[in-house]
Amino acid sequence: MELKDRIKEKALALGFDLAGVTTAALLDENSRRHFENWLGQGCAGGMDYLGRNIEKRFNPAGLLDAARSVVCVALNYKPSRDIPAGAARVADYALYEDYHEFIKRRLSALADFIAQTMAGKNIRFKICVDSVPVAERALAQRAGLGWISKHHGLIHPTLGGQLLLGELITTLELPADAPFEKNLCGDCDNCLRACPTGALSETGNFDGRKCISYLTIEEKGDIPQGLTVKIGNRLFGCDECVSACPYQAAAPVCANKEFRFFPQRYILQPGGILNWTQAEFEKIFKDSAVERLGLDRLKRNAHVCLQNQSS
Ligand code: B12
Ligand code: SF4
Ligand code: SF4
Repeated sequence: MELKDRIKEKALALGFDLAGVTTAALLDENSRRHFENWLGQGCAGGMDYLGRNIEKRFNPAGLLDAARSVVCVALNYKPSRDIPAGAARVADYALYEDYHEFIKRRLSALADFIAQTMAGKNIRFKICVDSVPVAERALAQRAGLGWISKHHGLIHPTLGGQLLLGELITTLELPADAPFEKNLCGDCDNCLRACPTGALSETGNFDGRKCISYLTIEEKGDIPQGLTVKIGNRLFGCDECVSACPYQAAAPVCANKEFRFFPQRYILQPGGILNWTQAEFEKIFKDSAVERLGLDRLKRNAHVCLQNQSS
């Protein structure tokens, strides 16, 4: 078996649902232009960190000297049960343990596997999950994992769009997989119609400032009046566009039993959260993506949910 296939097989054995390889070459000029226009229009809102390290974001070799290849992986996080009505909604990905740590540990094991296989050759690695300045969706598309859809998420034709991404940049030279060239959205516009705030537009633009995910997770101050009512009962993040997708409806549920799921996170009442102590917050959200939000901002969001319940 070719080395690349053994690496991909190992990635699947480590619990990823997809693995593909692309080169560490610069991403195409259009992606960068799209990103800079997006920033220039103010669509990133207060996410100032996105404006830093633009060179690196489109050049994997800027993150690891002499990088040659990128192994891209995806983890399916579609929950196996329906979320009960009435409770405050925590985005599906945050119902699991913190995916950053989960994916990092497995990419580190993949790096160890490659290093052992190539013993004696000085192969170096850089692990990326979410917070590293790298255009993850564009790289995953180039590694053949799926297409960048109208809701801007990467979708795989059978696994759907609830996929968390990670990358292992390496100095090892591997043959690249073919990019996923097709866009299978066609005439569908379910996600655009499902978006409660109009953050997704017909023109293909995405206005982060209107996105509930941005407002509930990234916004540091008060949530602008006028948008609070659109948040409904979403306590943290938003899944509307991804869930409205026909590819998502047909997708299998998360098959990785080691990716710990916390059912107590989907039965929360916003009124109860307003009275939480720090210890109560940590009991429910330790080792989750919500932990970084902090109790104060979670209470801000709970207050909005409560207002919406009573209006
Ligand atoms: C900032 C950020 C956010 C922001 C902004 C989202 C956004 N759409 O940009 C906010 C807080 C709103 C957010 C929300 C969510 N996010 Co987020 N987010 C990121 C982060 C850190 C950077 C994304 C970014 O650079 N955005 C700027 C835009 C312009 O870049 P982009 O969307 O990546 O698009 C690039 C390419 O796709 C391509 N491209 C896209 N469209 C087009 C169109 C044309 C014409 C061209 C030429 C190119 C092109 O060029 C772009 C620049 O490279 C990435 C991790 C990472 N390092 O990449 C995670 C990431 C994108 N988020 C993720 C997730 C899961 C979510 C949520 C579903 C979470 C939730 N349930 O609340 C929502 C989905 C909202 C949505 N519809 O996009 C996953 C997406 C996985 C996937 N399958 O695609 C990522 C990859 C994290 C991860 N490691 O898994 N997120
Ligand atoms: S995450 Fe929610 S608010 Fe953001 S684009 Fe999707 S549907 Fe719209
Ligand atoms: S809902 Fe339709 S338009 Fe939106 S991402 Fe899915 S297939 Fe594409």
